Amino acid sequence: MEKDPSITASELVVRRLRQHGVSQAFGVVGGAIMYITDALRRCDGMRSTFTHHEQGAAIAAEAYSKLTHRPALVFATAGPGTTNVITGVADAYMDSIPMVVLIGDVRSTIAADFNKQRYNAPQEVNQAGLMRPIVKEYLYLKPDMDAKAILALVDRTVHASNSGRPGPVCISMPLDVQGMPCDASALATPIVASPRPANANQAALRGAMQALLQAKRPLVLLGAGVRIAGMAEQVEKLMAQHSIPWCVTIGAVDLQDHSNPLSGGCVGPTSQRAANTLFQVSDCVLALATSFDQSVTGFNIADLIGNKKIYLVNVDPGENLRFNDDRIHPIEAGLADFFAAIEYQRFSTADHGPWRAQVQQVKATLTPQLEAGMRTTVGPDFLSAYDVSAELSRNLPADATVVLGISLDAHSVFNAFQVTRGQRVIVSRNLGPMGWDVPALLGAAFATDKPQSLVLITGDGSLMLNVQELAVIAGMQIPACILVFNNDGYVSIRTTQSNFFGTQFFGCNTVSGLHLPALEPLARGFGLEYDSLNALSDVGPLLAKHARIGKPRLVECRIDPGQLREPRLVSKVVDGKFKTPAVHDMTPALPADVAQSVSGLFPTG
Ligand SMILES: Cc1ncc(C[n+]2csc(CCOP(=O)(O)OP(=O)(O)O)c2C)c(N)n1
Repeated sequence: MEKDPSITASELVVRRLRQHGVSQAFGVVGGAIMYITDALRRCDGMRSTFTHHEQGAAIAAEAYSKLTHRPALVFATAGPGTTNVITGVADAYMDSIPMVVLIGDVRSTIAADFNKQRYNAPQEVNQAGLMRPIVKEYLYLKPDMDAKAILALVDRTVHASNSGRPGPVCISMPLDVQGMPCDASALATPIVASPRPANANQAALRGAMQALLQAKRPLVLLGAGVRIAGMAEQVEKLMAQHSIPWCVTIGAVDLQDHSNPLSGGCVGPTSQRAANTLFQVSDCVLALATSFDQSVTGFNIADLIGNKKIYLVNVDPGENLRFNDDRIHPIEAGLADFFAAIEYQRFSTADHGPWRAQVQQVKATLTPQLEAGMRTTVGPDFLSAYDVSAELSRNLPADATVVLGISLDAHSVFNAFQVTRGQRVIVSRNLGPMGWDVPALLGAAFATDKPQSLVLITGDGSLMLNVQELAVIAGMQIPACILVFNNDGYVSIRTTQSNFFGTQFFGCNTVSGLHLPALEPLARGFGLEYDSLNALSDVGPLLAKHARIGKPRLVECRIDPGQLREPRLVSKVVDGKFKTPAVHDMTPALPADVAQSVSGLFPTG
């Protein structure tokens, strides 16, 4: 029984979240959230970390959850606090990340009628209207609710965040409700686990597995949902049991294992040509827990499908609405359902020996070293992003956690960094907001017990969007290593602008109006150690020094501003319409002899 008979509704909610296992909160305090932050202060076992922007808080919570698979709490005040969290919450929604967003709101007695008014009180904005499209559930607590009713709603909301396809949920507490007295004994009500819904179509799941094994060139495609569902080990065993080649999407980039001959690499418009080629030439794809969207298939889905059969196992039926094609078989099921359906079943299998040999041939022919990005000769004062990523992967420990920015930094990792089993690599896989980097590093620091093995690789452009969170990293003395690829602003945008509009750049480098700070005074001003990386051979010694000193550090890498993201899929506008080649047909084109040697892999009939 609780000792204190009456607590505030804020304490009731925060303590219930703690009972649900939420132990990490990120946010910014404010007047319209004051009872909630007071409850956070009092709550045993709940750690609050204060960012300098609510976007940083939401992204930190997202990264924390990507690594722990537990939701973190984001707190934000009414009005600007809530408008500020939106990017991070939208990112979590798209990337299926559980998160509880707890926001303040103006007193319920003076709330505006948004059908007729823009606002009524200061800092009042239509929070439900802004948040509903990017959360799984939006809960507005009212003054006439008692403790039991509030807890029942909170339980349902937290359960929604974590179940099915996970995602963020939002609980809004008007100021009068936040301070309202509630009966603390209601917290003794046990949390009832909701039953797992829906009976998956077991026959369809078995049929998919059977079709895969009977195909000549089967490929399993693993998406981010494999880790989210906690099924990485089972999936790995399944691949080994049937010796089926597999590829990953960028959301599952760290499921790769470069030492495993069945691991075909990472597919996608900015990923590996070898993986995309295997994807293209396979005749049956079993896609497990991936959204199979354009960041996986490229924009030319017709060419990719060709004559192959594609089975999509996804817990979110909405993901499967994308397709209306007989060759694509969507199955609404979670991975637990999939494994339950195929367990103890006997399947007949074709001989995949020749296909496995072809997989080896593709991997041996279309190596990262073949790619223009890897071969670019850089100017005398510069480094190659691809070389830096490759050198990092040779020097980082097997327990490293690598956080990525959204551009050349991530591209160089997708292509040149050889992931070792056990390493984690996290990235914003769908929204791709600049500024994801530093707050994600902050969130990752609370998700690992080895913060000294934390590395962020980001661009000088992306860094600036949430640069303020460096103060938190420095202030908390998080011993992470932040590598900033300084290439005079936005090479990705320079590439787009020159492809479509010639060479007149606009707002993407110093001469076109983008003002960038010097990184050394910036780092030192925030209280970070600073180093400049001038030679590849310095990568190993620098990481060793960093590990020895154990302080937050920013390392400036001068990357050749002319180095592009290569290989990648390039669209063109023809007769006013976008045209994109098939996913394997990446830019720049392969040297003629190499193209000739792989052309034989493509089925002729
Ligand atoms: C919030 C936001 N605004 C704009 C963009 C569009 N955008 C994509 S990449 C990019 C430049 C990123 O620069 P940097 O991080 O330095 O990487 P680089 O392109 O140089 O590799 C921009 C402006 C975006 N992704 N996110």
